[in-house]
Amino acid sequence: MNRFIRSFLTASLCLAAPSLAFAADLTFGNLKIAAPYVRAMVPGAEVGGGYLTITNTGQADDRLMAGSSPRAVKVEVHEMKMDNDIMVMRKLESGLAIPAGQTVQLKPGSYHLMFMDVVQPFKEGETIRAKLTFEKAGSVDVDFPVGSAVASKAMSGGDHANAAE
Ligand SMILES: [Cu+2]
Repeated sequence: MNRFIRSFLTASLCLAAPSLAFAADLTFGNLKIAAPYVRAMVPGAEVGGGYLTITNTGQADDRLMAGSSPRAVKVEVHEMKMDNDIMVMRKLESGLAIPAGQTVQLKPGSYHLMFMDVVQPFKEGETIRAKLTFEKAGSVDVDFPVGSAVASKAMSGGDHANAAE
């Protein structure tokens, strides 16, 4: 692909989804946080999924322990995986390891943040602030742009379109 076409495509993507394209990536101690987003929630839904990529550039392992948000009663760290052909979701009671030198992705169908007991469902165009707490690095505020339900579904690569993921 030539450079002109590539920059044209990049520009188009940015125009189509500015909140996602310019999501606030941030560096926090030895941690790099990239591409945070939450899914739009359907009216009446009480839980929302949050996703981001965390890179540990340090020499020591760290751990994402929990989160909190003014928009949810609790924010938990969850894992979704296949167990005997059934997709199960569980809370990671001791947090999610972010090993030294590695990148961990929280994404649909896998690890995710679960915003519990959300009173006002997340709407496309909003930004949801959450505080993430790491075992070593401490706490940091992260702004999660709300993606469209359609875009979120595409990102999930398939079936897990329900907000309870
Ligand atoms: Cu969950």
